[in-house]
Amino acid sequence: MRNTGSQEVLTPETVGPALLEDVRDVEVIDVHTHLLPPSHGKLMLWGIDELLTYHYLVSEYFMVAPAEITHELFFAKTKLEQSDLVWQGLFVERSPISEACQGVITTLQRLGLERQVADRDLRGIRAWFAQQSLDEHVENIFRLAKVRYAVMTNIPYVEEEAQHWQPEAKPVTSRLRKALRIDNFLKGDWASICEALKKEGLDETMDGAKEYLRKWAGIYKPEYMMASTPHDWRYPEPAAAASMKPLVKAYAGFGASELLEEAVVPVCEELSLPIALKLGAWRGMSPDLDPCCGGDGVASADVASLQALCAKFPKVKFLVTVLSRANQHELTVVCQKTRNLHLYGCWWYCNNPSIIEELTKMRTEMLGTAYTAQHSDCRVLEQLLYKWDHSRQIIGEALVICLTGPPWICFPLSPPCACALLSAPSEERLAPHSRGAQTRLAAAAGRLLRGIHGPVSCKRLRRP
Ligand code: FIX
Ligand code: ZN
Repeated sequence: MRNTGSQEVLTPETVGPALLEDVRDVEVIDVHTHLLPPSHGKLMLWGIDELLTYHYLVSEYFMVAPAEITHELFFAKTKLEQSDLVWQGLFVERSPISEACQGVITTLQRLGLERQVADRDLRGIRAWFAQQSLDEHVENIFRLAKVRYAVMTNIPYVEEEAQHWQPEAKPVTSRLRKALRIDNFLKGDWASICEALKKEGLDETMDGAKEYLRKWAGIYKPEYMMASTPHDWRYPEPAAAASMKPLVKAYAGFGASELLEEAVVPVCEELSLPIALKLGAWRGMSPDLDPCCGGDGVASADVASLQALCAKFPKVKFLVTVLSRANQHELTVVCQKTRNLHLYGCWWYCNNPSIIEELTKMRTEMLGTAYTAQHSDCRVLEQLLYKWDHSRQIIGEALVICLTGPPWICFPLSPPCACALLSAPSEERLAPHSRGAQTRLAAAAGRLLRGIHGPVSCKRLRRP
């Protein structure tokens, strides 16, 4: 960030470039990723072959792949062979112009590999990655991407992951923080919850389920609990599920609403943890692509269910992002009316420049700075470079328009408005209405939600 001194006066002409520079340089907090630390071995994804086999790119590859390359054939190949095919199909035979392709190019450029990119020299790129020392490389990427830390997605009931946390927790770089992922609770998948409880030696009851959440919250010390909900998620659940005959219910176990009300919410209240929800992924829409995690589509979510949930549990802080563009305006209105709901990021199919621009403008117009502009959802370490570079550019440009375009012309020159737009949402603002048990929640949310607004200097914005 430029050190221009606290007395600098910004005019309508200079506020734009200064804002772009600040957004470009600010150290961000990435509130949702799928990154894992080097200590988690092969679960930590990094390097060119992981970048090229990212599910966004594999899905795109199948749009143009030769007919004889079936999904079965492709997924039976080694990672290296898959990566060769994607490189050939999307980067050699075609111009890499989609957002996901451009992302690979930006990433490689940021790592100083322009020549190899220009020569389409995949072997040279692989050789560069092979020379990196992993711990240093991790630090280097976070520094280059200007990400202070990223929140991981930690799933306790996936055995390959759990083994890195117990009996002994492996070391985790301070660049990564934890999130306790509990999709099976929001799905009402009592059978899989029982399996997890059995493994932990816990009772297959609601009390057992609460104990399970407490136990894993104790292991991870997470920033929040989180889940992606099924595309048809409703709260409260439709009457049919709630009014099942006792015998059928005994067999089916607890439903999603019961698990939320009687396990997830009480434990989150007890531990002062926010609940982060991701609404609108249509799981397994194209099962052929499931092996690479690319089989999911998008569905319009029921925003009224989210509103009902927030209203029922006013002491819990909810964080939300939605996948469908069609839901975005309705959700923004609900966020404006709901004190314990905080909107974050442009997720997956909305994480494209044209949509980020549209969403950032709309959200700023309706919410001021009371939202978090972006999260990366990175699965592969080096994606931090392109996801944040691309987003910073678009978000910066969108904010400049909000800040300098008529009829807002006098707003940026008024210090309180400028501060509100550019500086961190204060922890008081994020605090729920009560004190005591909520203090940690407010602090956690404050940390989480600093997002791109963090260190932007509001002192620079002075009335001329
Ligand atoms: O549910 C999620 O956390 C999603 O982000 C993922 O399921 C998805 O595969 C993804 O990586 C999107 O960017
Ligand atoms: Zn995700």
